[in-house]
Amino acid sequence: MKLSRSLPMFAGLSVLAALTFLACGGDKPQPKTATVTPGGTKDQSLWPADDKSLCNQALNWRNSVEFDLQETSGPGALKPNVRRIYRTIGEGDQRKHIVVCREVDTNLDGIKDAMRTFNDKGEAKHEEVDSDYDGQVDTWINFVDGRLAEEQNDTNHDRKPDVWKVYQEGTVSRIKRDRNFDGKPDVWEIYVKGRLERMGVDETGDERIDRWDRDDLLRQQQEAEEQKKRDAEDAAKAASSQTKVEDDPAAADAGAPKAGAKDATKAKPKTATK
Ligand SMILES: [Ca+2]
Ligand SMILES: [Ca+2]
Ligand SMILES: [Ca+2]
Repeated sequence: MKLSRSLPMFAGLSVLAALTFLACGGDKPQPKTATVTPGGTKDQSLWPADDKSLCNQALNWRNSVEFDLQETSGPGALKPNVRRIYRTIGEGDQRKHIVVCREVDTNLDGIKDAMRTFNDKGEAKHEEVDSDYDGQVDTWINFVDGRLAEEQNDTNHDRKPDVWKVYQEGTVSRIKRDRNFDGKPDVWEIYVKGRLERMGVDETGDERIDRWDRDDLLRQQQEAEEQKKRDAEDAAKAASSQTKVEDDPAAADAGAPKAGAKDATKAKPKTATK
């Protein structure tokens, strides 16, 4: 049975997780959990012959002479775990050999779990990731002009997206969530400069917003949480720098703010210019 995945599909797991390793060439395995993808094994000598190529599901490269391959081994891999698929385009002087898909076995179990396709300009086009290594893609990402535009995530393992994220200028601007997994969104989140501004909730299942949880309340909650985090970090910092400050006379003027410095209240130990 062939699973066809249409490229316009997108959804996803943590964009960051996916992007992080793909952006750096996908060569960084993420030893996340001990989970082994069905069909895979952590014993590299026993890796299966079929690595469940995600690029093949997108391009059907196995059955085409149009493509050629490069297989490389990332850190920790005794056998190749990164595959790049190339195609030659253009005529004469315009002839170019370009990578059209790259896929990685990030947890080194012999099964590919992340792939990204590229357009003729070499820009990222589409990405799919099995973020929890259960053998099912759960993250779909689309790029426009090489920039992150949309991400969809399947969080309940039914292979259907239930979180839809839209990005502008690389920053999240809207998120829809299907919290009861009936395939229809029931929460709408609006972000401004990456911060949640308001949230609409459909309580009756008719895909209409019944209630807007507004700015102020949300912002207060967010800020309270952030403040808590900052306080905890400051306390930890203060505790660890306490000894230094006491021992180091140069730290006596640590609190002197730089001209124009906004936050003069936080005394930072002066560090030697490196
Ligand atoms: Ca894998
Ligand atoms: Ca998965
Ligand atoms: Ca789902």
